[in-house]
Amino acid sequence: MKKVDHIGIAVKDLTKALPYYIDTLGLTLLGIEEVENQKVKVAFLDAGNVKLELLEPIGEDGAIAKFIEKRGEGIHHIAFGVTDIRSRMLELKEKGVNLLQDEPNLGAGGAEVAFMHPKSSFGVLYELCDKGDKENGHL
Ligand code: CMX
Repeated sequence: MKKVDHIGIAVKDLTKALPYYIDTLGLTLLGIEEVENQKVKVAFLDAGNVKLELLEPIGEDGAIAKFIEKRGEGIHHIAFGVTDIRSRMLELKEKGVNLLQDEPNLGAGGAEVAFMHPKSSFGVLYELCDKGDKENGHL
């Protein structure tokens, strides 16, 4: 793992949070999309060497809705940019990391993503994010 692609931040309402990031902090909005299988609406912001992913829950039973209910708004995960995600997952599994899925899911921007359980990563939810040749896409 050589670079952090983005930091995921759970927010209750994108329309309330975005003006803070864009107008107050001066970050550039890269795009907004819904990721239905994760039950979130996300906004990516350019923060220079890393992106910020604001995550608003869709409905009440997704991971982000549950996180906000339990822990409030705030930093939710850190995503490493990787290539060949299946090999990375296999390597991590062999090292005893508890991955939350056997196969990658489809994430924002068409990336393949997989998560490591925070209990096996010292309290941090880490994501592997493989954009393949989509690295230069809108996100
Ligand atoms: N960071 C750190 N710890 C977290 C956490 C997070 N984001 N989310 C949950 N935890 C902690 C919980 O507080 C709990 O700790 P305690 O046992 O000390 O209370 C522990 O992890 C296990 O929690 P749980 O209640 O058993 O499990 P949850 O139902 O809360 O699920 C998790 C947690 C990580 C397994 C689940 O959120 C998940 O599968 N996440 C992966 C998918 C995801 O996060 N999708 C949203 C992002 C999508 C995107 O980026 O596009």
